[in-house]
Amino acid sequence: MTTLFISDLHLSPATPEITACFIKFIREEAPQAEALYVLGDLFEFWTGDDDKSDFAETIRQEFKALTDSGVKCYFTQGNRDFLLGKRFCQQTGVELLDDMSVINVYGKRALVLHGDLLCTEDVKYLAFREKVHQPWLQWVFNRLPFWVKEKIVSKVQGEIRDDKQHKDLTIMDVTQSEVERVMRQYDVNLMIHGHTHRPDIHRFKANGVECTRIVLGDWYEQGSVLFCNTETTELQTRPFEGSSREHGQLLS
Ligand code: LP5
Ligand code: MN
Repeated sequence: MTTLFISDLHLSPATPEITACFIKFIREEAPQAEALYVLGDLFEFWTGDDDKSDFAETIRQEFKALTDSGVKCYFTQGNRDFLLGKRFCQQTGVELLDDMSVINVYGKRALVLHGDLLCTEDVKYLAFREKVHQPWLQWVFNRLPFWVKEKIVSKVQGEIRDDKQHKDLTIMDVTQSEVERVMRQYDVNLMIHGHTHRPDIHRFKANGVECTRIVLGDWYEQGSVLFCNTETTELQTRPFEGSSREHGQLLS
């Protein structure tokens, strides 16, 4: 049996090639697995579980079909789908995880998270995150009509876009001391996250212990999957339709 991890698909009606690759993955590959973990930024932006568009409905149906077939499916919110909530999960059978969750991957304790919380040098983002994560603000926002929420989101996105362009690339990566602090806090030596779009398997020693941090890739040019079973842990790619690129990076 296998366990699959994905993140940073940024699904949107504007990028049908990504959606097609995801649909092929969830229909043909995910049903063979025992579990699928989606570690955030599944959507380019998720304005709320009241999204009634055909696009949102299609994605919900794909998850529902997967969980109905017996595959466990877990979701961690990303910085682009922090408004995905209980209703989506009830409709799809997906289980919502805490921002940081310890799971068991074939006998190994692993901490799974989106990864944004590890970027402690990106102080402007973290301040913004704290604002939009306030329960009262989300409570109010979630009660607005969907079209009003879409207007607010696109206004805020417009204001933020410029800000990211002026950021140094290093502040948008994880802070190693924070990685180590969090791993110590959760008592794990394996961490799996996305967000930075820098797929890699990092090995390092912290307090004399061998640690591994696996970073999932985005789906901008191909599908990206972390494939795990009892023998192997591998970052793999899935080609978009019409492209033949495919490769993997082995952990063990
Ligand atoms: O995903 P990526 O890599 O492109 O960028 C992220 C960070 N950006 C974001 C922004 C979101 O994608 C867009 C959010 C729109 C939200 C609308 C919410 C409406 C209200 C909801 C209320 C419940 O996540 C980016 C990081 C980058 O990752 C790191 O890789 O740097 O962060 C930013 O660019 C954030 C800016 O630095 C923050 C600037 C503050 C501007 C204040 C605007 C007003 C806020 C009003 C809040 C209600
Ligand atoms: Mn992200």
